Amino acid sequence: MQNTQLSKLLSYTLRHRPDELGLTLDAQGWVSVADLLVALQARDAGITRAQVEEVVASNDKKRFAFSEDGQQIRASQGHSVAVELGLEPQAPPETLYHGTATRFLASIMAEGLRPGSRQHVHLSPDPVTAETVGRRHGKPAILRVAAGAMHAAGTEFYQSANGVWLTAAVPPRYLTPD
Ligand code: HQG
Repeated sequence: MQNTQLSKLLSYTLRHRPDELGLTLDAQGWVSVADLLVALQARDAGITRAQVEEVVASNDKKRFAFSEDGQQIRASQGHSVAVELGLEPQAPPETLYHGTATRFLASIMAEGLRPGSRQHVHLSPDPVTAETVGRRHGKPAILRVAAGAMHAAGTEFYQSANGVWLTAAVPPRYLTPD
């Protein structure tokens, strides 16, 4: 299996459907690397621990992380299964950005940003990253999020291990098309 394909399988397994490989995540989203390897090798006997380590290390968005002792692995964010990532709430920058597709703008400006199937709304630290996120869905549009004002009003923000900012939802009054 190519690294890209293994990365996609890891995302799918560690964020959405561990059960399809017969795995169960713990409450913080971790699974034993040994168990994961056995499950992956049932799919493709050629997958090795070294290849998993290479995919984790070379992943463009640092989507996965090993525990300190190297015995466990989890996705850093993007889960649809309920996990408690154990992130401490943090004060966000004054402005964050959300990349979306132009066709979603009317709905977003009416309802605000909703997490959809994920656990959080994902926000980017800069407009360039947001544009890349938005482009995945179609013609990109960038929204400025008044994160500092939301935080001052009591909303919690978290920053995942790979720098993505997470929050529960963003009401329309904090959004401005960029
Ligand atoms: C949109 C990727 C209509 C929202 C990225 C987005 C990110 C609404 C889509 C991570 C809406 C959900 C997450 C509303 C939100 N009406 N549309 N009220 N509220 N939306 O993929 O943020 O490669 O679940 O704008 O880089 O695009 O997976 O979220 O367009 O970090 O590691 O609903 O996924 O990372 O789409 O992306 P998604 P996202 P990975």
